[in-house]
Amino acid sequence: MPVTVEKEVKRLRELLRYHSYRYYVLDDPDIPDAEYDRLYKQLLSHEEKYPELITVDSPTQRVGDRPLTAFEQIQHQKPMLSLDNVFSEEDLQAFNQRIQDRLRISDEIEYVAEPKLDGLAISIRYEKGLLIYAATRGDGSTGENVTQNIRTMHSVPLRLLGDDYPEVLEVRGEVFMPKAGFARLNEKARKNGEKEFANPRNAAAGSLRQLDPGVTANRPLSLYCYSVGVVEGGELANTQYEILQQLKNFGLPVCNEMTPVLGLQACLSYYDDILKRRDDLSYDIDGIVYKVNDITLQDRLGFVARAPRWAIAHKFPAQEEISKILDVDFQVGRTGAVTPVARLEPVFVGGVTVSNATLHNMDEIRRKDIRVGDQVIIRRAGDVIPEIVRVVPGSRKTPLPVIQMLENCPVCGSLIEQVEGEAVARCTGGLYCRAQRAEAIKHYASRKAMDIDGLGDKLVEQLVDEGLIDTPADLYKLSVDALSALERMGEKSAVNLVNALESSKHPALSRFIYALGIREVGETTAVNLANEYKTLAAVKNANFDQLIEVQDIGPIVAKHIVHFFQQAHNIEVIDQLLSAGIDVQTVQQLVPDPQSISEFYGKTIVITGSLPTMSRDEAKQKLLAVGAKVTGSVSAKTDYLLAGDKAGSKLTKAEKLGVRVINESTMLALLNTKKM
Ligand code: I6G
Repeated sequence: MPVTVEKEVKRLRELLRYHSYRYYVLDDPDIPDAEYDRLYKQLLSHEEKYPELITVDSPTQRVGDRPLTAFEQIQHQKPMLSLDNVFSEEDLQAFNQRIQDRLRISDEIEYVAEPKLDGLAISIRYEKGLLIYAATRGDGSTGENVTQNIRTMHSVPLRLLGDDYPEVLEVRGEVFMPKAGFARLNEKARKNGEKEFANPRNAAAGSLRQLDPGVTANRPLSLYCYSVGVVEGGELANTQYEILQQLKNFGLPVCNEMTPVLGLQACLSYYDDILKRRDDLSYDIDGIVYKVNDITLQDRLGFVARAPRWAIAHKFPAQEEISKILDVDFQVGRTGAVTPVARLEPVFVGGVTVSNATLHNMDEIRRKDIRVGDQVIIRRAGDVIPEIVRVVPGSRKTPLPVIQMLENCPVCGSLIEQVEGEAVARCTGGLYCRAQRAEAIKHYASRKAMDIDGLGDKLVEQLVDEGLIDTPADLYKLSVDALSALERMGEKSAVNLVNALESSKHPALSRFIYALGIREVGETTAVNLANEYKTLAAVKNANFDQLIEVQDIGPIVAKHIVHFFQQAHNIEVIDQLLSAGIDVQTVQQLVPDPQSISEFYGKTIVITGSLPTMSRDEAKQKLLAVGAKVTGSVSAKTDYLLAGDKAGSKLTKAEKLGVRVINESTMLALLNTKKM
């Protein structure tokens, strides 16, 4: 084998180690992943050609090929300790006081603070810089040999960087699974119908205790080092903080939230700060660890039983607790979604007393097999709505009835429907349902619907809350006097609103249909319905078979439309609107002579960029009015791209596909030109 290959292999390994360090330890990669992969493949190809060059610390040798039959036991040369806990400020103060008393120091003590990760403690032994073995904490004296699995973790160096590390160095730290990796892992398990992990801690433990390192290699595990065990043949610094900096320089990952703090108050501020940011961290934590920074002082303080006197874990309030489901109610949201909510025996969790938890939907209840009377684990993380994680295994002593969805809305009595393939059940009450009123009225007044100027979301809520309106029809009964009596409403605004309501009374049929808020009926569908049926009465009377013949209307939308007009209360609201003076404009019959039809009739058009004299929405309305179909993305089926300024990727795609590109003035000219 040529000497140059040997040199090249060495160079590639050092380069790969350096880039792994930048990526996993410094969190600051300086080459793209693809370049790393290229270097890795080069090394692999040399090693395949010259297997005698393979070394145990080569970056290609992370995953061993032999599954184990059992884990060996490893006796820790220096025991792995545990930490005492405190749960309150007073207890932390007492801890600090004990240290000052024992050391006879009245000055503030310097600590090193860092988050306490929710993972698995590990000890990794390096000799002459080479990873020799890794063991779990076990009972503190003897743990399990998980070397094969630890080697698969890219954040764990197989060889330390530099050359000033002690001859023997045992590092201790926490193996954990970041939240994002945990979510991905469980998502995959769900899709494959496999059992999910209850939390990232269990997932980390389960992943590390795999006999087949090939499985561990595919699990997103990380490591943070927080202290050292055996150190021989070399010395480390004399403060906790500097030691961790040294570990980092050896290529070992250290939590970047770790920092020195001076005195009790600084410890408490650090605790508050991390508690606030807990949900934003990429990993689960359950408290803060404070350690006396000065190693000489640590030595003077010593240990009690298996815990150091110089360190403490200040725990956060538990995010999970056990409670009992007393009942399940159904709540109707503003969009009609009917959500099951569990009423619980009150329990203190995540720092507050919780007596309700969302059950999301019936699929969730079935999946977790939750029943009234069950003992359940409640989770409240940060400000997130409390949820039920699972039923406490083995806690159901007698059979309990399965929870069923209601047939009728608990607010308005309308039927509840659940579209096939959708998780959410909905009240069909629409405009009639009190729970949905405000949202329905906001939609009715919105720009693309009835476009009522001056009737914003806040004002609609205020009007509904004060009981002034129940349905959109009530809007037209509002007087200037009643409006000006509202808080934050001047007389001028009241007059303007009454005028705006008056001038909204002659909507195009398509706008009116859209304004009704029929599920899945957007503007385009509303235009297609208007063009097809011409009058409101005809739309109301259309049956399912007729509706699915209309452009862009499939069976689901057709079902929603039929259902909407079958509800007596929806017809009532429409009648009230008509009695209030709404005069829906009938669509003029298109002249059947094809020669008089606009060039855009039946064509598919995409609009992009900013147009010189009108908004994209105005252009869309003009095109829809002449029977064009306006869609969002360019494809081979697109007939025209109407492009304004800063058209971007849609223009590039249209040009590539040979789609005809027009500007606003061409569109206006073509709108006025009849097809020949
Ligand atoms: O379980 C632990 C978590 C974090 C620790 C620990 C730690 O430091 C940040 N430090 C020690 C010394 C021990 N357990 C024993």
